[in-house]
Amino acid sequence: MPAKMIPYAFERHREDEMRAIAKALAADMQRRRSCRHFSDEPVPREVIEKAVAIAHSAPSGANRKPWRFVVVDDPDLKRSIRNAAEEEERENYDHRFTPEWLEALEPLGTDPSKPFLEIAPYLVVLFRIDWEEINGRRVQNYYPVESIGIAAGMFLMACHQIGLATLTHTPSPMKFLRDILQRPVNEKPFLLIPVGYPAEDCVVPDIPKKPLEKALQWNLG
Ligand code: IYR
Repeated sequence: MPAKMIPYAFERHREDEMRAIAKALAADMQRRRSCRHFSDEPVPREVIEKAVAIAHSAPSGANRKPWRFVVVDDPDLKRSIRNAAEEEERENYDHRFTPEWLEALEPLGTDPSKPFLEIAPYLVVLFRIDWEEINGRRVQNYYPVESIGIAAGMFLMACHQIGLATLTHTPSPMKFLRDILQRPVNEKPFLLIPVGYPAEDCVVPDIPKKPLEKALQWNLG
């Protein structure tokens, strides 16, 4: 049945305001970096909950919201996740990554050691849900990857705007996350996002960024 249609509560800005907001937001987002050195300083739970609420407002195929955000702050669970992730990453670095892949990672200075998985106050684990059981019926979700990608992006932006650092981490294969976090078979680990404040001595790689002109084309270029 079609839903009842209601007015769109849209807030329009003047053009000069729009320009100023876009400029300030662009400058602020350009400061966002992937963080691999976190402080263990606590962050209020309700702030993380709000960031998840913002992500949960993302559009999704047929409005199904095919995701689950599991927020982990239990030290034992964090330790289990770190141990399992490091085991996979050791295999990745020693055997599974191709020489080209290792070469691409070189500027980042990463290795199989992932202490941030225990140090960051929160590990937010996103699971994608391709199908679910509703009223005893198996229901397909639509565009789950596109949908959860949008939600993940909104979560990263929300955290940054709130004042928190994040990392998009994929210690693949990530099936161990389903086992450790006791999620059902239809929830597939998608992304592991440590969240917190950067450590005081946090450093990030000084790497060139692809210029916007290479990513943005107007019409036929
Ligand atoms: N998951 C590994 C390797 C890694 C892979 C990609 I693609 C990156 O952008 C960064 C790291 C690790 O976290 O060390």
